[in-house]
Amino acid sequence: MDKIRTTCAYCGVGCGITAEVTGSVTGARSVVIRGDADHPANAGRLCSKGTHLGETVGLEGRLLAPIIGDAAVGWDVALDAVAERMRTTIAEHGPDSVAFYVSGQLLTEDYYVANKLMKGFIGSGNIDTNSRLCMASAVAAHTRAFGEDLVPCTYDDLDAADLILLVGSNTAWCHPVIWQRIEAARAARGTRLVVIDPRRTETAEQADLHVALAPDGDVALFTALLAEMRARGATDEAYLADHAETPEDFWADLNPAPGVDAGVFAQLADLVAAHPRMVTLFSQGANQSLSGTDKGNAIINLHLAMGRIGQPGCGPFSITGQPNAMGGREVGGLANMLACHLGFADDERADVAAFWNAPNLCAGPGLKAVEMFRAVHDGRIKFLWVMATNPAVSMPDATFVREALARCPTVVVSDCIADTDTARFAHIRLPALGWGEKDGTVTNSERRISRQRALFAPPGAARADWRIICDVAARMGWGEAFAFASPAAIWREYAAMTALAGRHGKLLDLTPHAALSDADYAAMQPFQWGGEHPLRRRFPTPSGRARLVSLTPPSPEVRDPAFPLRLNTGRYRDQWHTMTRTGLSPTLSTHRREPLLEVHPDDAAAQGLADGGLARVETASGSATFRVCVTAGQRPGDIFVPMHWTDLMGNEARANRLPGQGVDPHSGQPGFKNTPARVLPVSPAWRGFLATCAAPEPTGMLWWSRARVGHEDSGGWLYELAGDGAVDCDALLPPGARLEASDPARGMRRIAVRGPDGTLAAALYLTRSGQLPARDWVAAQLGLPDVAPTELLAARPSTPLPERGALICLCHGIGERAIAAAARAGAGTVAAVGEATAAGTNCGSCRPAIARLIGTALSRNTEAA
Ligand SMILES: Nc1nc2c(c(=O)[nH]1)N[C@H]1C(S)=C(S)[C@@H](COP(=O)(O)OP(=O)(O)OC[C@H]3O[C@@H](n4cnc5c(=O)[nH]c(N)nc54)[C@H](O)[C@@H]3O)O[C@H]1N2
Ligand SMILES: Nc1nc2c(c(=O)[nH]1)N[C@H]1C(S)=C(S)[C@@H](COP(=O)(O)OP(=O)(O)OC[C@H]3O[C@@H](n4cnc5c(=O)[nH]c(N)nc54)[C@H](O)[C@@H]3O)O[C@H]1N2
Ligand code: SF4
Ligand SMILES: [Mo]
Repeated sequence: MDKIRTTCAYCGVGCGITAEVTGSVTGARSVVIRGDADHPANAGRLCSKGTHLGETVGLEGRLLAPIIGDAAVGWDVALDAVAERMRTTIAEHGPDSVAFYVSGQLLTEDYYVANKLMKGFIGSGNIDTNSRLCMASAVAAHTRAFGEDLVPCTYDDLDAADLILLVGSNTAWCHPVIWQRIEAARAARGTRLVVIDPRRTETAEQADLHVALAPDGDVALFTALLAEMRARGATDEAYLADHAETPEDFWADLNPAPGVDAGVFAQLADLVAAHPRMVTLFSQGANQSLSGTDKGNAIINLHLAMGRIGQPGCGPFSITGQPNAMGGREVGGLANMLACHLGFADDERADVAAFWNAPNLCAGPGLKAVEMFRAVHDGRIKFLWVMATNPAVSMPDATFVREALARCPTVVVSDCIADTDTARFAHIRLPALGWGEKDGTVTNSERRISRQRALFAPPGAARADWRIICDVAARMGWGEAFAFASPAAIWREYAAMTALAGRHGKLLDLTPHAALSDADYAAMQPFQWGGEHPLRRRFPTPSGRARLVSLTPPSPEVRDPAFPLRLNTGRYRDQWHTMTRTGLSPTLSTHRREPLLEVHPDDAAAQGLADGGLARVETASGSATFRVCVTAGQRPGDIFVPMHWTDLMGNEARANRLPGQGVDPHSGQPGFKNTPARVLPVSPAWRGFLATCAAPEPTGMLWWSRARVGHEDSGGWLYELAGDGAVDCDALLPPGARLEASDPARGMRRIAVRGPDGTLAAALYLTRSGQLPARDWVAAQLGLPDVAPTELLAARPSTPLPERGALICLCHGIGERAIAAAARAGAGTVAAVGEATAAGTNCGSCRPAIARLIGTALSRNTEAA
């Protein structure tokens, strides 16, 4: 089989992959995935999500035909319906009554035509993207400082830096291959690492210095750091004089109070002063904040003032989340920009209108995501087309967003998955190609453009997003402007259009790639636009100088006694957003099977929360329930929950019932990471778990959540359950022969069900007061024949297996116990544990967890000694 070079489906690191298709019969697709040694982003490395991509290319749950209401229809019917509803909405209510809400998971070519259709032809600015929830603050900060949304760094700078500051980034979990490059740099040149994050994440545990600042303390910290560098004479006055515009009173107005412990601040300042080769990598702890743009500029100010930008090993480095967050920014996916980094000034608009031959170029910016859903809610927007994103889960105050979707006269959803929380509101669902089927380009965090290539034939009737958009445009009467035969044709037009950027003083320039033949496009190698360091001596502002921005830290918050805690949200290592793909992989679901509420021991004691119990989080917007995890990794007063669980994966564990609609005033980005909250214990009358090959949607429960378990083919689901009333076992269990045991005195009940072929179809374990058995062994029996009844009811084998402890290395199946044993026997480093057990030697995503286990094992050894 041929090896096909493509790019990972997930994060903005943009790792290259070589894929060898080993089966492509519909329904049984299989592929061998390896890191592409020749791709500059990863040089062969992959993380757990990339490594296990093959587990998520099956057709389970796919949307394979267009659907109107509940009826599958042909493409002509579906496309006519979309165009007709759009046309009548515009005729009756004007162009601003329609909107597109799109995504950094579209390819550049899809994004380009979506933006062209809305801004150039429908004539409204109402196209915004989930990058509003993700990168908008970094975009605004870049534009304020540099005059253009430009990342001045390259991954190679991480290899060349002597000091790396990570701000609001759980790199080891969310950008694991960048993390591996940082690990390598530390091993090779002793690079120092500082993590600035209120939480002690696995990333923070590995740092030389962890600055556990208060939520949203970043502007104060960075402005104070700049004041301190100036006081120490460490700023680069010559660079500033030649290359920056410094506002009057900039230095006089600098905030001097860092807001963190004085000793920690002194250590940080010493590290920064001592290491001119410094990269500051920032992510959602910076962007997703009501002061997100200011945080970005506080970081950039420090780099400009110290001349630490635009040379090897230096720079303020905003990293992107989604695979094509950057490509979307380039083609104008955000409501407040035109394509090719252009704005809405008259001359820029005129050039865009002329290039597209656009009859109705929009007059100005459209509505940003949060405002857009408000306009849907109050009826200004009457037609909404959602592409490649799941806003019913991922938007803040998602209850409000669901109300808006429910009221909207027309909701069109393009997705590869049939049933998502958002799709449940759609009038028309359009089946899109997914990763491994679609073809086009993505741009990663370091401005490197790579090809995603198709590995499989399109399943069912699914079509590429670009094609669906162009087909609708043609039905609206704009066929000529959307007569693209292929992604290559779109690429050529877009690359040619970047000439406009140059005309308006911007650096984005793909014109050398505008004449690619189809064959050149097919063979395109990864390349970086703007070169390694586009910003050093000249900046794309009218003066050619960068701008320092005067900043005032947010005023100290007044805590509302009704909501005394601060709710932070974010990601798990092995789940991707709303779990529509990673949630199907048993391997990736092993790392965290349930969404956990992380809470400091003092707060747990104060609120009466027990580790492993349930708790309800309440905010001004809503409430949600999670399993409690008591951990000193949280600051007192701060709590954390993951963003991933949806209504399909649980009934009450959806994080975005909680954050409000507040946004950063410059970027419109919501503040997902700092919501006033309170926590209350939940004491259900009974608790239980269900391992099952089917996928019931439990009703009448106080709480449930589920995760994939078992083997890829014969596996099933593991449900955690809790309730107050009677348990309706018949609704949970499939039909079949039942084995049952119960102990009414202890309120214990256990039921196993065998299917017609004798294999284990489901097993349910309930208790009113006692302990529940371990889940792993039961889950592993699903689909197996001949499991002894006594074993099933006891939930363990009669000859006990050696206890493995939690599974740490997914690639090699190594548990906690083996790693701790190796550490106690003298393997004192992650590498030594790898040699002894093989753990951590494949994808490497578990290495921070191994490091923690070594630490614990060694400290136990010391205590024992
Ligand atoms: N495994 C996995 N990887 C992913 C994704 C995924 O879903 N799963 N999604 C991708 C996407 S789209 C994105 S955007 C990235 C996100 O990548 P990250 O930004 O690294 O991820 P998060 O967990 O959202 O948040 C990062 C950290 O910000 C911290 N934080 C919260 N408040 C503050 C604050 O006020 N100041 C500071 N300094 N820090 C704060 C949080 O405690 C958290 O540890 O990940 C990408 N990679
Ligand atoms: N509380 C909280 N909320 C957050 C965040 C947070 O940190 N905390 N982070 C925010 C951030 S940074 C982000 S990026 C968002 C992500 O949030 P979403 O974008 O809503 O999350 P995904 O699950 O990635 O949704 C992508 C959808 O597109 C579908 N899809 C995948 N590929 C394609 C394709 O090629 N074409 C089409 N048409 N569909 C496709 C998938 O099946 C899935 O349904 O969440 C945001 N929400
Ligand atoms: S770091 Fe992991 S998820 Fe991100 S692109 Fe690379 S392999 Fe994919
Ligand atoms: Mo994101």
